[in-house]
Amino acid sequence: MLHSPSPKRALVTGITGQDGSYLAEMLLNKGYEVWGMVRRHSSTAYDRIEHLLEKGASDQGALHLVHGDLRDTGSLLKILRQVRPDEVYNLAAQSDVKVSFDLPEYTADVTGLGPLRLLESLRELDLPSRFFQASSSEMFGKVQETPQNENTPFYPRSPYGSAKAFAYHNTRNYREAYGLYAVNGVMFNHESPRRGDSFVTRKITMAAARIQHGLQNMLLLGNLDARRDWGFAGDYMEGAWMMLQADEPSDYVLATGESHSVREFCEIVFEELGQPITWHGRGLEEYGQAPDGRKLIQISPEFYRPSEVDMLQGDASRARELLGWQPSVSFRELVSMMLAHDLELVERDAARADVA
Ligand code: NDP
Ligand code: GDR
Repeated sequence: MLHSPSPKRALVTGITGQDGSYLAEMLLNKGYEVWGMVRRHSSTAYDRIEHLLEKGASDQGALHLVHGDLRDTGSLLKILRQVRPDEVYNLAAQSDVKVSFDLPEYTADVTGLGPLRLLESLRELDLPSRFFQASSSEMFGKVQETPQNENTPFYPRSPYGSAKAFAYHNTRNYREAYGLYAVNGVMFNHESPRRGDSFVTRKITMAAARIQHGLQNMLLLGNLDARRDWGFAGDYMEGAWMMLQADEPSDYVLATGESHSVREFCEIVFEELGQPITWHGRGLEEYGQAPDGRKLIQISPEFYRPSEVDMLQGDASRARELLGWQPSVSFRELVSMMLAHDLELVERDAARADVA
């Protein structure tokens, strides 16, 4: 009698985050058994993966949640021993750059030491799991060269960037020292309608949707001239999976190759809403005005960072050539997708409030 091969098993840390939800969706559709590590919360609202839990997973794979924390080695050992995953995707982190200046030690613990705890646990248990580390373009920090590729030196500008660089080097070192299949995806900014609302793209699309519906007057922002290479999160998770399917473990940059400023992001959003902005004033006095004279955007020092990463633009040629990876969503499409989602969200909330 023929037996179908048992499904591959993946452990995803950070499954409740933006990337974790896209990755879980994708792996389930590929027939994986997915184990998501979750932290204990006072409420168990897993907004981003609720649709996967409700469906009782997916048509093919199955989703299981287990409690654990990157700060607790015992929990990592226990989960790895229980799950014995073929693939581990380490997406969990204190991922907010601005917050990392307020919580540097905590960020180093979760974002820097967390991956080391996972790697050491894998080694300790002698598991043959393949390991993906969510590394970040924030490691490049102060501009050394543009565009940035796998050989560009790191110059982190935040406790978050430094913690990610520590994790990057450890991932590489565990590969070289112990022969683990451990890789870094050096990912540039990626966004989606599921992006946390403290990040600048989602903050802008949410505020614009609320302004459009008269629920908010103004949007307060920090540095409008910061430039980022913004792509769609789903594409980056496809890249993460591809990295773990390659014959040889290696590190890859994932990026779109295009860079845009926060200012441009705002301009496109308000243009799409039929309220093109004009800019007036300078420095902290600068503001963005609607055609009818209303101030829509104002600068607030609160949103500046002690040190800034001015310009990020990635070169993902290596991933394109060796993995066949390329982004499928353009910058314009990404902005429209996020804005359309937030307009719908605001309209739905307004309709609910009317009924209540
Ligand atoms: P999110 O902030 O949306 O998600 C972070 C996840 O980590 C959440 O599931 C969170 O759980 C979990 N987490 C936080 N602390 C711990 C901890 N101590 N133990 C276990 N889990 C924890 O991040 P993204 O989805 O945007 O990013 C995913 C990964 O990719 C992160 O490592 C990030 O640093 C990295 N990255 C992201 C980029 C981007 O542009 N999005 C670019 C480059 C790298 P909870 O829900 O309980 O808070
Ligand atoms: P980033 O993303 O720091 O690049 O880290 P974020 O969206 O927070 O900032 C991007 C740029 O916008 C400027 N900015 C503002 N940022 C925020 N959050 N809020 C504001 O009001 C504001 N005004 C201007 C920032 O100064 C910055 O230059 C993200 C995270 O997902 C990391 O986890 C990931 O590693 C990197 O992307 C790649």
